[in-house]
Order: sequence, then C-alpha cells, then structure tokens
Amino acid sequence: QRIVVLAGGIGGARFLRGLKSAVPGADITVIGNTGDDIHLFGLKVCPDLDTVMYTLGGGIHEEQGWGRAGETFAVKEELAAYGVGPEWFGLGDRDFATHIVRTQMLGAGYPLSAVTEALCERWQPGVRLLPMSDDRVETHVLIDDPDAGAPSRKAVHFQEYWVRLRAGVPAHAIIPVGAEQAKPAPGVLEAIAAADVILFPPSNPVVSIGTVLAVPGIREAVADASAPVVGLSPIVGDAPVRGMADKVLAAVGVESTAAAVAGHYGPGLLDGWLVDTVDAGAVEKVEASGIRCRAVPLMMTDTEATAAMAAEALALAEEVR
Ligand code: GDP
Ligand code: FO1
Ligand code: CA
Repeated sequence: QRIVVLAGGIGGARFLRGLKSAVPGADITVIGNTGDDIHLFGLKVCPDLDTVMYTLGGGIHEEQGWGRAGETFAVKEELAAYGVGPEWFGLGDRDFATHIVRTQMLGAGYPLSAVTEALCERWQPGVRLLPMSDDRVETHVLIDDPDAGAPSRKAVHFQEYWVRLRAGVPAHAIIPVGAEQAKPAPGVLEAIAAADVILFPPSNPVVSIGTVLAVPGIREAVADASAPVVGLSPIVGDAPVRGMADKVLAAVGVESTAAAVAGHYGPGLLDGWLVDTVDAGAVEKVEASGIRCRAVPLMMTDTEATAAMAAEALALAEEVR
C-alpha cells in the first residue's frame, strides 16, 4: 500500500509514528513543509523535516516535540557571549551538526531533496521523506509595526512570529514567500499520482499543509489523484491541541473549528475528514458539504492511540474509494 502524507512538524511526525505502527508494511512517502525553514548563523535549518526525521528515527526530544533528546547548548552560549544572535531561537549542539551537514551539502550543490535523503541515511525514519520543494520558500507573517510612526505593518519570518513573539500579536496575513516560483521536489508529483491513499495528518492547515499545497502543481496533483484524500482535524473542541493554528486560521479568515478547517480544504481536495468525538456535532455539517466525515478519538496521547487514528483514516479512505 502506497501512502502519501503531507506533513508539518510535531503533529505530522507524531501521526506518522502511529501510521507506521498501524501498517508496518506500508510504503510511506512524506511530503514535508519547508516554509518554516530559516537561515541562522549561516546555516539552513529545516524544523519540520528535522522533526519528522528525528521523531521517526528515535532522536527527538519527546516532551518538547522538536529538537534532539539529551541536548546541550554550549554553542548557543558561546554565540551569545559574542553577542551574536538571534538568542530567541534555541539551537542545540547536536542539532547544530545536522544544520552544518545540510548547509555544507547545499553549498556543494546538492539539492535539499538529496541532502534530506543523505541525512535520513543516518536516521532511517522508515518513510521516504521529501521536501515539498528544493526551492527556497519562507513563510512570513504580516504583523503591526510598533516602531513605525504612523500605523503600519511589517512582515516577519514565521519563526520570529511563533518563537520570539509566541504568536502574541495579531497576524494579518500569512505569506509563503517564494512559493509561486517554487517547483515540487523530484518525486513529489509522481508519489501523489501513484498513491493508493493520501492523508492530511493533524498538521497546521495554514502554515504546514497550506504551504505544501501552495507550491504550484501540488494542490492540483492532490485534487486530480485517483487515490482518496482523507484528513484528520488538528482542531479539537474549537481549539488547536497545541501551537498557533487558531491565530493563523484567523489570519486567513477561517474559524477554529473542525468543520471550518474541512471547509477550508474543501470537497475539491478532501474526500474524507475525521473529527474528534468532542466535535461529533460537526459531522452532519461536513457531510452536507460533500466530504465523508466520522467522529473518532483524535488525541495522540501515545503510539497506540495514534495508530488507531491512522487505522480510522485508512478505513474512511476505503469507504470513499
Ligand atoms: P508543527 O509544524 O510543529 O506546528 O506541527 P504540525 O503542523 O505538523 O502540527 C501542528 C498541529 O497539530 C496543531 O495545529 C495541533 O493542534 C495539532 N495537534 C498536535 N497534537 C495533536 C493531537 O494529539 N491531536 C490532534 N487532533 N491534533 C494535534
Ligand atoms: N520552537 C520553539 O518554540 N522555540 C525554539 O527555540 C525552537 C527551536 C527550534 C530549533 C530547531 C527546530 O528544528 C525546531 C525548533 N523549534 C523551536 C520548533 C519550531 O519552531 C516549531 O515547532 C515549528 O517550526 C512550528 O511549526
Ligand atoms: Ca511547522
């Protein structure tokens, strides 16, 4: 069974762990969001690709959900001693090595997809991990500029909005800079076309899955694929389980409800949608829009619970096939 999963970081990675456990023999291709990528200290950091790679490869800091287990921060402290920032982004020593290897290979001319494959040789995530694109795409967030004299707005990198500002200021727009010119990475469109099932894990619908779909050709390929497309709601009880999905959904004019997120993807893209049991009231509304919907437990408390979610998603895919 060929399964294609469009994924962000923590939500995507945890879901993939459950999916692997639910269908051990499956051939899984992950199309990872690279809009969160940021250049720091001359290095290219790919948070979502790394979160998937470390989570499936056994290197993740489990409680935190991102970064390495057993991490130390000597390099960060030394940089701070030189007064070289930004200090708000926590790069650990172990993690730094990943970014050094990546940047070195990119500098030698390898595309990000080849670099990701090389990094995965070490981590053996058990899935084929593809960046959505080899081209640079950077998600920016439009916020109020408090330093300007007259009321005005400025765009900041998504990581600055999320990590430095903790999504504590209004987001007026989400801009995937470079997406329009980006091409899908080698293998992305082929994997979508050849898939038996396409899944949208409980990832951020705007800055993770939305950014992947913003690469020209990917949304069209998913819509045209012969495989059923089934998503799992990242919104439970009208709020994100973690993160800032409510803030970025508001920025694109979408309510933070499981039904509204399904409507945002639309029946042109989704054949099936899973909502949490607390949102069972949304099922009728989603089905009225032409998307098959079921209410099942959607909290990824452990691998077993997550595997059950993945099994429900695959069962719904069979139903709509
Ligand atoms: P990020 O890149 O680290 O933000 O990770 P993703 O974009 O892949 O996933 C983030 C989304 O996953 C957030 O909107 C969360 O609400 C959602 N999420 C996290 N844990 C859970 C969970 O246990 N259940 C559900 N349904 N959603 C979750
Ligand atoms: N998230 C934080 O909240 N604070 C950090 O300092 C931070 C550092 C970091 C370093 C490497 C990495 O791969 C991820 C990191 N993250 C950090 C997580 C990341 O910013 C977010 O989880 C996602 O990009 C949000 O989608
Ligand atoms: Ca992310």
